[in-house]
Amino acid sequence: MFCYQCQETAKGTGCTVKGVCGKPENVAKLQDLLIYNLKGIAVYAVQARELGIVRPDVDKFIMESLFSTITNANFDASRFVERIQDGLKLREELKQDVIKAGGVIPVNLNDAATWTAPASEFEAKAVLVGVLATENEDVRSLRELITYGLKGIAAYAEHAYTLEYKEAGIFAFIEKALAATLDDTLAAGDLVALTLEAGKYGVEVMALLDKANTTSYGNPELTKVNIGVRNNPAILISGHDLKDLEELLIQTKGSGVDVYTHGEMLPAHYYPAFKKFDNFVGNYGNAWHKQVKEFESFNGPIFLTTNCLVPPKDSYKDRVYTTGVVGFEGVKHIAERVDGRPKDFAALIEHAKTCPSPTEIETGEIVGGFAHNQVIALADKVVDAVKTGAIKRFFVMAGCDGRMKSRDYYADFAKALPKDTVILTAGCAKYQYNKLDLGDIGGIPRVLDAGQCNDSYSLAVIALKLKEVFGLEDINQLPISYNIAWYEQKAVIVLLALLSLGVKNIHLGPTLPGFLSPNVVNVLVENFGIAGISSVEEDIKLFMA
Ligand code: FSO
Ligand code: SF4
Repeated sequence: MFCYQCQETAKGTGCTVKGVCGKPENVAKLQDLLIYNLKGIAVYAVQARELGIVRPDVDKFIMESLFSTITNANFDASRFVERIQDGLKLREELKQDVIKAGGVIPVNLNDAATWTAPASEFEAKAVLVGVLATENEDVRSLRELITYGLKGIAAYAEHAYTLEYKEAGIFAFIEKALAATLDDTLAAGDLVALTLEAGKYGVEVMALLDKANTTSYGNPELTKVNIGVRNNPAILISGHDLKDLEELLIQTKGSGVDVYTHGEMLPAHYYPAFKKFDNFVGNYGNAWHKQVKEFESFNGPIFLTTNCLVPPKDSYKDRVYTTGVVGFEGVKHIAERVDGRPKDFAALIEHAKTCPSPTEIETGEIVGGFAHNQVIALADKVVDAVKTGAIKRFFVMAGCDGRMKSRDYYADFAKALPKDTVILTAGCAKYQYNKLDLGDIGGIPRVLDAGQCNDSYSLAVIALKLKEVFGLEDINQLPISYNIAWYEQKAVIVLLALLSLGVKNIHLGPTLPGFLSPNVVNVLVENFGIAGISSVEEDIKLFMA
């Protein structure tokens, strides 16, 4: 196997025996083959679209399959075997559609569009088509950068899709870009252009998801979230899917079972629609990587709606439930919606009733809900604070948290920032500093949490609004610095989205992606001023200069 798609990749260069994330070799290979399969489907999908053929089932299949290969989403080999088999069937159907519509199938099609094999040969095939099959390291780097960006786009598109928001242009781009990663005639420059185009679609998909979320559940608003526990049996919901949460809250209402959020589900508390559920108690624990301890002490069933799942320990594995693209062998899976009917959480709720209430691990409250609507409502106050010099600088510290000790940098950085600065955050990166008592500036908290990682879009909207209010030409003239932490592929699309909005000088850590070749890093440095991190003291000096 060879995988280097996340920040925790072995030695910063690639996992070759087993994933640091726990992904076994067979799953890694099957994921590679699935991606290859998707590229082959995309070749026909592009041609089909030109002929006016629309296959929503193909769009959905590609979107969900990409999402299922994101770090910490699915570790279940059988699910990937099924997907590849389904994908081969879909590819053939699409080819026939093209032929029926009068399309001519090119003779020299890429192997991705023609190969076929029984399941018993999938792993052997995968060895030939993985990441390292592209020999030129710069082309490989750009192809993977694009593919990981597409995984991020797919994840956000899937959340919007669940709420019935979709855009044909996003699917068309995913398919065009997947097919382009097979095209040996594209030069590095073409791939760089495609990478930036992915960023543009990153902005679009995050805007779409923002619309889906706020139209369905209202605009996030300033909220105090309880981090203690009550004395009832309870379910812990994690991941990013708000529709799953909504249905769970409806079904647990009046059942005597409480619901708590974990990790990236915390921002659900900021939405008005969920506040009416009095069994929606609070947030339990921290970012994804702490789940091994926190799922243990939660005592009740845990429901994973998306990544990040850490391979569960035997001591609590029977309490873990997955749904959607998430999966782990031997873990119970909640079936999809059929004909628009809600998912059935009866088993989860009954299970909860047999469990003790959660063990308290902390008490108090955290404050959040500073998505664009709430911040813009406070715009006068914020603008005044900037004009009077009460706020000297904003720091966008969005992205992910992770296991590495080097991520202490972000907590230390937050603590060391001058008191006249404000942190704008989104994603699970926030857990490094959202429980520090950093105070406020004239009533404006010094950590403004917009929400999940996709709500980084909100931070861009806020920046654009400030640019307008201050009458600036360029977003980079604002007193905003970007110190972003990344872990998995959604963070890749967030980064590309910021680049496409013209944001320069983003610092990325705790390490630069292992999949960026030295030449690709140079392109990012020269054109966008991308940089890594050094020490807290040096970086603060640099940012405040
Ligand atoms: Fe975190 Fe995991 Fe939201 Fe990621 S929970 S690391 S960028 O999946 O998606 O922020
Ligand atoms: Fe390694 Fe990350 Fe790939 Fe897991 S997702 S195998 S940790 S690079």
